[in-house]
Amino acid sequence: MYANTRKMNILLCIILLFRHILHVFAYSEEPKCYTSCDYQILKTVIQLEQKLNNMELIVQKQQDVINKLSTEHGAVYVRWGRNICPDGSSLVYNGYTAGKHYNKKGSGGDTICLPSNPSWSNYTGKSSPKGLIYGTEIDLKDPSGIFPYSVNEQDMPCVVCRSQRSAILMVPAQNNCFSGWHVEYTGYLMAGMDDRLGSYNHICMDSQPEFIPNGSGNNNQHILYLVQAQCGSLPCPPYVQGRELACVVCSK
Ligand SMILES: [Ca+2]
Ligand SMILES: [Ca+2]
Repeated sequence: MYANTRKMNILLCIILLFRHILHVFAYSEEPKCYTSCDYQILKTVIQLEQKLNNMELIVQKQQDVINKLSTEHGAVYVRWGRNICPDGSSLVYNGYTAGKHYNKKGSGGDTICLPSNPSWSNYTGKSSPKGLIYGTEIDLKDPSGIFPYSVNEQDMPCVVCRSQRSAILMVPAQNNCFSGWHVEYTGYLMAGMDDRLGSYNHICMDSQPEFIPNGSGNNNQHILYLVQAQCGSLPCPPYVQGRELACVVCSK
């Protein structure tokens, strides 16, 4: 007898639960309570609704973060010797490859990409001591057999590109990217001349460089040269004495 009554109460509660769920989700008007069981069920439904609203807010915030990350991630790199970025990368700015004098010890040791439209803060034009920066040209006797056309004495542009991928890596002595990486551009490793005072960092010059207009004169200021492998501490094979190194810029 007692068991049957208990079953009946449970059945009644289930029916009332469904009825109130229908009230909450199908009708806008305020549901009414008829028994204490009604009240408990209604209270539970309201709590569930509040939890659902909170969860929807959390999901929306997470979606906002995902959207932000998907539009703001990326990485930048310099494409040396070119004015345009590869397909899939966007232009940040373009300009002129530049660095220190090829035969001087001082000034900055890196090669940089100067923007084509400089802006100036305070200046005197006569400060001393000082560092100096020069535009870049390539010295490479023709025919080189390296680039598909003559590059000798040509002045070099550069462009800063933004990849949609979040990691950038310049790999020397490779003309293709490792598995899972995307090729931004291929080129040849270049730096200063071996027996000159002015040394600077290695850069990856595009394999099909463009030139700055009217830059074919012999300025001999910041000069780039191909870089050749030297056997000794560097194992040969796989390296080859005197062979010029390729390079590739990869993204992932
Ligand atoms: Ca030149
Ligand atoms: Ca020259």
